Amino acid sequence: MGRGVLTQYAEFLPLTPVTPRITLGEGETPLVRSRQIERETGGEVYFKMEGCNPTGSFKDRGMVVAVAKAVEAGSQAIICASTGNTSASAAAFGARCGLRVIVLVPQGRIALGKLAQALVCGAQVIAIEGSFDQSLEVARGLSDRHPFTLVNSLNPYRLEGQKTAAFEVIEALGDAPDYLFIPVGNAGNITAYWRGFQEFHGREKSSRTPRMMGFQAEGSAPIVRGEPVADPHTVASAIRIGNPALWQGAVAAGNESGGGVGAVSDDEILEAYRLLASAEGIFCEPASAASVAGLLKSTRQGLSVAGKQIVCVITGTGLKDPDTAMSQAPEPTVIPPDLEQIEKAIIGTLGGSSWTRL
Ligand code: AN7
Repeated sequence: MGRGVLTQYAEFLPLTPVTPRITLGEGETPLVRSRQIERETGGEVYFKMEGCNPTGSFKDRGMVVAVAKAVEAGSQAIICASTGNTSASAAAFGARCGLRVIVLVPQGRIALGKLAQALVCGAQVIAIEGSFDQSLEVARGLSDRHPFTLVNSLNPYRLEGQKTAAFEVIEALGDAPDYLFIPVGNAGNITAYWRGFQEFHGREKSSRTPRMMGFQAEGSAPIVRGEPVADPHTVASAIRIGNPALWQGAVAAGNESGGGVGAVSDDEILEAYRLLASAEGIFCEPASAASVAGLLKSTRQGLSVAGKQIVCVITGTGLKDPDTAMSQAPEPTVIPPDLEQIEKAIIGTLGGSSWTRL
């Protein structure tokens, strides 16, 4: 346990003997069986808990490879644009390796926890008065003009690391599942999972590949609409992306696997977000809930998954985005430290034995 992606999956990664085997304990995340959501869908549903990675999102799997290769190449600075999680991960691995880290984020549009992570880890955070897509354009330009290694998913090492999550799903289930539901933003992760499933296909334990079911937020759904979205909007800030860098990868994953890319509304995302937390005990960030929202929507629209194995990728922890969490939950009850008043609030009546009424 805790060996990290570079050591555990060395034979599947583009490593050399001198690639530094850095790790923060990323990878080897749990696959947790659903209790409630599978009752509604009729399938055998699992959650791939990528929020359990060291910085709280799946980005660590790819970032550890990208940063190790940057160090190997003698780079002293890394740069990325980010809706938040990539910057948190780059800041952490960059700090670990003594690199300068520059992150460009759309101003006011990334979740508080992610911003805090990048700042505390010592990254230079530049808030761009514009969108993620504009930030990425600038980051690419800067990496062309300066010796800064770009660690967005355009960096091929990122996808190489991220594909290892597919290996773990196969390991845990004993074969690939029938379906993989996954949120889509810049489309790196769906591209990486598809690569991972294909690489393991035909080997021991993998007799099939899953249908890849990607989900964008309705207000940020360029792949579904077939054209870039100039002003993307959604409560799921992580996937508020109007022109995905790995667009073709997502389309290919959908087509080649017999799946596709669909869209879910913010209401559907928030319904899944609350349901995951209240019925499964899984507190994820809104973007992550898009995978489960996609599953619920698909089955409600008639997709029959009875007896099928389904994996929903829970890409990041809910602690990243306290503002959305608080907006979706009731205020706590405020009471003085008085037993009877508190009892009344809990049980609804003063004194007596009211437990039977609960
Ligand atoms: C929690 O951090 O794009 O389709 O800059 O943070 O591979 O982009 C984050 C994306 C899903 C979408 N879930 O993955 C960034 C960034 C969470 C995310 C996605 C993101 P991709």
